[in-house]
Amino acid sequence: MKEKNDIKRYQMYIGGKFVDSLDESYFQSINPFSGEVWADIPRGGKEDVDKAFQAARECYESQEWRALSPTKRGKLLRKLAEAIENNAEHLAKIETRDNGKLYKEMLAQLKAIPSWFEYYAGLADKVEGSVIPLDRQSVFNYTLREPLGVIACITPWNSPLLLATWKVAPALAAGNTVVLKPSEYTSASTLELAKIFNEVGFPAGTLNMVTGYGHTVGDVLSKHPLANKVAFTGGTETGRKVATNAASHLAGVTLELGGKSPNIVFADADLDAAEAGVIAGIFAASGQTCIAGSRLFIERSIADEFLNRIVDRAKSIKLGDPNEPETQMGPSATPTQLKKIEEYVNISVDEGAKVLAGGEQPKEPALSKGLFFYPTVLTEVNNSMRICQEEVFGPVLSVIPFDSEEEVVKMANDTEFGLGAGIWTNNLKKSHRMARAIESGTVWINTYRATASNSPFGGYKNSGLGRESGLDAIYEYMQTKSVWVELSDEISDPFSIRT
Ligand code: TXE
Repeated sequence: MKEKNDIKRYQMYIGGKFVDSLDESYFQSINPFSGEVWADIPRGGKEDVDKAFQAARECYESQEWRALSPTKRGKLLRKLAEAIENNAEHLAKIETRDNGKLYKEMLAQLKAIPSWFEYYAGLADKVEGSVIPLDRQSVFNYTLREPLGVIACITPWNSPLLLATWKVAPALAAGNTVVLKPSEYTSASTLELAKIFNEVGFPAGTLNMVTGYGHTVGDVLSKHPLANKVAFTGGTETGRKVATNAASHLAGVTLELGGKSPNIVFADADLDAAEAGVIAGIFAASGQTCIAGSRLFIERSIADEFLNRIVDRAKSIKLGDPNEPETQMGPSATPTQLKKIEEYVNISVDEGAKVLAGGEQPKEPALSKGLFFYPTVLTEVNNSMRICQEEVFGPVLSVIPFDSEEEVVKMANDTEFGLGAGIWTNNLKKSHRMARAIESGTVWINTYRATASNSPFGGYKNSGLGRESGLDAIYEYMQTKSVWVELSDEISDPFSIRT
């Protein structure tokens, strides 16, 4: 990495080498709290992507890669986990500088990331084929679980390294090689990871990183004929384009997309716990998470009381420098995102919503350079309004009272999304009835916003395809081969199918 006028200049990572883009052009990374440009990121193009895929493919076919048994791959992944752990603070600082999320949130993510690499390191040599008990006993039929080849990974700006890890760890454990493109807004931490990865001892070309814009580099990546699968996290519209690109050369996809997750509070819930869960669901990370609990449904008998709690809490949230430990909400990550939040609040007001908290950008001089929006609570909304149907990806909570379990299930499921849902109740039977009735990939009962390396995560409906984390995810990066071995000396009729 070169440094120029205090602005860090990064390089891409292709075939085990740190390189500029072929035309040596750059774009800038901006700190969303201070508004300052702090890094130059290589602006890759088609030829850079080609180079990265060639390096990944050559590595995949190399003796060096083939000689790495699953157990040895696991050992290297464990080494990588340790190296990330040792660099957690450094990487978290870079992420906060790039996306404006709280340092304590990014540090917690960085400290959790090694557990994904460790989990898949352990799993690498535990994925087994099977022996099939065919009717024809003279045949020995068994299956092999094999890697797919080269995996193209595309990640967003909200949790750059965590979401890259969810793809890279199972993909490498399964024996694939990878080309990774981070978001143009937050490429630095991924390129910092390249330096750490480079020291671990994987063969050159195992993991390649190209940077650039989505509509150019991302588009080429997902269309690339050498991509055997595309793993993507981002918005639903972009996800559709990526899936279409992948389909053009029949590559598989894993898509982790948007959400409009319901948080449902019943009158019999522990309201202190529910309050903390609802606040975490929508205001943590300034609402910039795919699992944001952006629709709050409250049982009518406690609706006023619980809403007052949420409004008071929202108004007391401390906005500020994401690096300060007392700050509770940082800025939005990008100007586009801030504009989107403002537009959605205006649309909701035009459609009849009432703003009980926030609803605008702060005017305090201390926050004037950052992309801040006040924590916002909206009432007088109904579930068919755009604010309840479309993903805002900001600190905006819509509140709707309900009268019955049946009614709330219907409203909760009435969106195109199905990523997460929170249910707050002390009634055991009701909680499990609700867990079954809600159409979403994750249901949290009396908790929210929890994930783990060994628990599958993904979306129902338009929130995605496939699963990340857990056992499910390693199979997303493998294919099954069926091997038939005739053990008898019998010569069979060539004109009739063998069964
Ligand atoms: O995401 P994009 P953006 C949602 C959220 C947000 C909206 C837009 O609602 O407001 O998406 O955010 C790459 N071919 N989420 O514009 O476009 C891009 O470079 C291939 C939800 O930032 O989805 C980046 O690396 N790739 C979400 C990645 O896609 C393309 C996280 C994500 O960018 C591409 C982020 C193209 N044509 C946003 N266009 C979540 N699920 O957590 C862009 N990209």
